Amino acid sequence: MNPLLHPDQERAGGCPEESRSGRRAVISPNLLQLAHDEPAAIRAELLAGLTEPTATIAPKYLYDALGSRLFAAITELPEYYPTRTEAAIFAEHQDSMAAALGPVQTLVDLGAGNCEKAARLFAALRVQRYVAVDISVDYLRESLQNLQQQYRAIEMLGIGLDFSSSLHLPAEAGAGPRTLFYPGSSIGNFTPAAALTFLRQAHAECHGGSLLIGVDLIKETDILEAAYDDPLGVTAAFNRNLLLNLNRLAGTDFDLADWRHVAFFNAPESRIEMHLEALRATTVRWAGGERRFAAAERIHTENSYKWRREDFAALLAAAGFSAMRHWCDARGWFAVFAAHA
Ligand code: AVI
Repeated sequence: MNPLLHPDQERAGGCPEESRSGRRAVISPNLLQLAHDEPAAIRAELLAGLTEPTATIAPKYLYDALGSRLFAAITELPEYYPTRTEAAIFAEHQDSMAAALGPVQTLVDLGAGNCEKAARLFAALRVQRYVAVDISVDYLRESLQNLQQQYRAIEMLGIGLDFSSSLHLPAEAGAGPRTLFYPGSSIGNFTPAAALTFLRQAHAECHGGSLLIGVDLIKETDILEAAYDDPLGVTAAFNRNLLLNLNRLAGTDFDLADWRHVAFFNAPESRIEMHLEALRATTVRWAGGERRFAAAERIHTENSYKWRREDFAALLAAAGFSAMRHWCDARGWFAVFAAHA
């Protein structure tokens, strides 16, 4: 089974309410799955990254079923401040955010997961229509069912879409102005150049609406590094689990015992880097190939860029956004920006 494909897609017509056309599957009236890459293409991408001079794997592969649960656990850690800091900013400033954005016709939640963050804002933002987007509608199905019970007046749609390399929403996301909601500082997982491309695409997808986005800010190195290398080892497990996912998706034979988690703040690049470091010389094999790693050689698995407020405002402006406002916590650790397209 391809874990990146919705199971209904793999059944290829086995489900009575499902209709397939090209690279999309209508799972039910309010669930739409756009197809992912084929397993062979995923394998080729992963093995190409693994055989680069500095081995690199895209961070989206951190999020298999276990990885997603480990990430949820990370957000509960005392050291991982972004989630709770952002939640406090939303709770405190939601009315002024609503005033800055105006009435929200369609709220498009990018990377919605359990949809909790957006749901907390439904009332304040007077949301009429909610479109939850995540890599698989599987993540959205149950959350949307529960939310629909609580908010009967809000029309809801779930879209399964991998927007990590480009953001192009289907027409079903709504014809009128859209407010794109991108919390959690996920924008930090893009390089600044890729973030600009993403924000330009987001600007086009707003259809003249607006953007509400969370951004993690530069702060003391020890605080940043503790957030990405917690004493309980949850972030280490999250990072090392990538190797299990690689073994599944690319047929490699990584042995977890040979690898350790490394995370540090690269100040000149203004980013936390996560790597997997070989504890000893080791050879990783797969059908038709192998890669030899020297002791202490690394696989680069994630960047998490930290921004200065003024630099992020400039990035939004370069992407075409205007009338920006932002809200911060008292320590200046995290910012939420609202901007018009
Ligand atoms: C999803 N993303 C914003 C997280 C971050 O902070 O960059 C992913 C993460 N990686 C390690 N801990 C959390």
